[in-house]
Amino acid sequence: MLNTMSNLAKEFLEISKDRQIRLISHYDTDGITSAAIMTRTLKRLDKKFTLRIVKGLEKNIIEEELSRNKREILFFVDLASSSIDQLRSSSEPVFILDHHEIDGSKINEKIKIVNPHLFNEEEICSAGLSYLFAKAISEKNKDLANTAIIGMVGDRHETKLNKHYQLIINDSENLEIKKSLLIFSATRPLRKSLEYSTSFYIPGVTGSSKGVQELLRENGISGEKTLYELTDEEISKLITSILIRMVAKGDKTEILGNLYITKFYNRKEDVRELSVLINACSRLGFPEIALSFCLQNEKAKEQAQDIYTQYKQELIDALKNAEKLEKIQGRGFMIMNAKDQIKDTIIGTVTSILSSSLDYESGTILIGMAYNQDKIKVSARVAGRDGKNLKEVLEKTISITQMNAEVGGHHMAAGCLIKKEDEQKFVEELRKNLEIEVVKI
Ligand SMILES: [Mn+2]
Repeated sequence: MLNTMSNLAKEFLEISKDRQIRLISHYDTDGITSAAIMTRTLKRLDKKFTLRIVKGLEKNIIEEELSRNKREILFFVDLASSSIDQLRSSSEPVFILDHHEIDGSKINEKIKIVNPHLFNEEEICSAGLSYLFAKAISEKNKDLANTAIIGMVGDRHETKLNKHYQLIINDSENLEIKKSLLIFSATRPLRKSLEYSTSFYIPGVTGSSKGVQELLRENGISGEKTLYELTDEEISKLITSILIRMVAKGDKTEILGNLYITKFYNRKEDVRELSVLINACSRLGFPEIALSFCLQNEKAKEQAQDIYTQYKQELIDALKNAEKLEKIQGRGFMIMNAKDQIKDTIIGTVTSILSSSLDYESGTILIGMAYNQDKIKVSARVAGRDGKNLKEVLEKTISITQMNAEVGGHHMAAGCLIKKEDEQKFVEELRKNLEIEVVKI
């Protein structure tokens, strides 16, 4: 794969001589950090380029892009692998760095792509691929390794530290990895990070400053200390107290993991928090601020932090609402139709947090639904580490009900947008499907 990457970089330099570039990326953390790495790389090459960040690569978007200026070179990052059918008709070369599922047989000579699936290689996120591309262009781009690490954490690949990631970690300056509790931010006072920590939900503590005080007092830990500053003994005490509150089911792995600490804006930051902040800004409708934040623009930093603060509050409120909401509980699944009680922009995050709350047995399928004007956003997550293919579950439901909706995602996390008028039909059919799925095992 590395060889192909270096050839792709050479081809790119050759083809892009005197031509403008059109960069198109995805709006999640991996996509934004990929775009940031590419932006820096292209600027350093003195290339003219424009950038577009999209939620998804719908057919009409590709049509639009293909019919723009022919002299312009299309360059996709963190998407396009499932759109080869449409892109192969381009008369000009199309560059793609992506890690989503792909049918390699469709690739023709116009498609210049690196996707780890084509090499039977271990997983690597798009920010990682963009970094490898940047490094193949010039060793001077090695300072972008930290940005790639943010993308890696954004796509939750930090637990699969394979050889690609080891290489990027080795290239990163100022990166520190430390085993700890997965509470973020690890670099802010505990009284705040515990209250707002949503990497998992601690009953009585998450969202409650009083609960946080109690937790810290019983362990004799100052709320002004950061997680990063705690001694091993203090951390282990804290873990025990948290597990007790989480109706521990013996699964400690979910709350423990590696902390990634990096220097960003000249301050030690928790990479997990940077990743969530970028994601929040982008999903709430400010992808350009998220990108400028990655490019270390001081003004964007303030704006991004304001958006993030507001997002954290909304998330805490949504989690409180989720606790109260009526749910359809079945064997091995739960459907929560939040209607207008939770915003569609955060229903996915809420469902993710619930899936790691230890209230659900490993393998349980969680479905969150929230209104989005005349549509409904559906998010599927699975508790624990393995389970059924969620993308298939949603696709099956949609095909049976003959709805017209595209399902995005993969095994462990999937989602779709359905029409509000299909609400009842969808819930009924989904429930039936999930009951069958459970019988199968
Ligand atoms: Mn990605």
